[in-house]
Amino acid sequence: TDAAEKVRLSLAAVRALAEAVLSRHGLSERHVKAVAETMVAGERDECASHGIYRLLVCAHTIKAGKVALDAEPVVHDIAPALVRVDAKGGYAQLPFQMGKPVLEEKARNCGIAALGINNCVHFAALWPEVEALARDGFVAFAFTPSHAWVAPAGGTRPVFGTNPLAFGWPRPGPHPYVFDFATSAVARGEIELHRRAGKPIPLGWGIDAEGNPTTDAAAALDGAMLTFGGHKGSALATMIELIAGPLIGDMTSAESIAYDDNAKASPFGGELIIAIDPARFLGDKAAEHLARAEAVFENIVSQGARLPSQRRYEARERTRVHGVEVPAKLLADIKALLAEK
Ligand code: NDP
Ligand code: PYC
Repeated sequence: TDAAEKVRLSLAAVRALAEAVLSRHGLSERHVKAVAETMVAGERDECASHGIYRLLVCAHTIKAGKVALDAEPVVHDIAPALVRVDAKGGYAQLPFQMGKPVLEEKARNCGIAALGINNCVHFAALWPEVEALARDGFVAFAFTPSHAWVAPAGGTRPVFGTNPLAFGWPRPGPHPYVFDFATSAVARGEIELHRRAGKPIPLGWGIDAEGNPTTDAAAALDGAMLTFGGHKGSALATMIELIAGPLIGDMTSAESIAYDDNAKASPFGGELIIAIDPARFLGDKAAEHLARAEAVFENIVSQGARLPSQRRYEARERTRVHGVEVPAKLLADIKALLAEK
């Protein structure tokens, strides 16, 4: 197949394909729905590194025996403003769905609350979590470590995961303000997509195993990825190791990759999600202050700059009508998973 050849699929077809592959590989029904939904959302918003490409990753993780297929997450209400969900070794999506209403009730009562998801396998983007919370009126943050693939600024050996951080802010109108990015220069999934497409990566994304700058995707995957913004990304990555690792009693990225034991499965560990209720913080002044926040956005867009997630929201409108384009080679590789026993 030509590496550039694309196939158009409706979102319904994407969902059916994702559910069929996940079911075929033995994932329980509740997890199939939750996991497929996040991949459909990735395709719908044209976030290719976390769309149905992840079916290949999930199938590999399942075959490696690194995810509990029928895990029944357990919600632990541990303090007025703290809730933990033990994922019991399963994927993170269902535990988030189960913890979200508890988190929101606590944030409404206390003004701020945190949800720790523990013992989960994480392969996904974080914007679905913070966008859902912001749509419900909360200011939201999410963090997760991954596998130690990323060298600290000034170093050459992987210490950090690609450690994403996501933020959501409720707005009047159709969409909240949301950003979500890795603290590495780019998500590892993006480098994997470059490798699959035989495309070079920009300098600054990674170094080879000898510590030399490289534009070879495979060499960067075998060497070390780099943080964004030098020492600033390095410090943010460290923060995420700490607050979504030891603080919630879960693995660091180094521990996750040691647990992986070269299976090359998805990261295993925790996710920290924080929700703040502006109405509780600000009382009857909430509307007034949230309106002032709108001036910040206006000052950005009025000079031609775009808000993060604007591209996603525009893609969402387009793909709902026209469907999505996926690489033909990716689709063939995914369909081959359906034929596997
Ligand atoms: P990017 O570097 O592409 O940055 C993405 C964010 O920046 C988005 O919010 C995006 O908005 C915004 N953005 C991009 N360009 C602009 C611009 N010109 N002006 C304003 N905003 C802009 O993403 P990454 O490669 O770092 O991460 C991709 C995904 O990978 C994330 O969703 C992340 O959660 C996920 N990930 C998950 C990991 C895990 O362990 N589970 C690990 C690492 C990453 P828009 O979407 O609208 O373009
Ligand atoms: O793309 O870096 C990544 C990633 C790691 C885990 C899930 N996505």
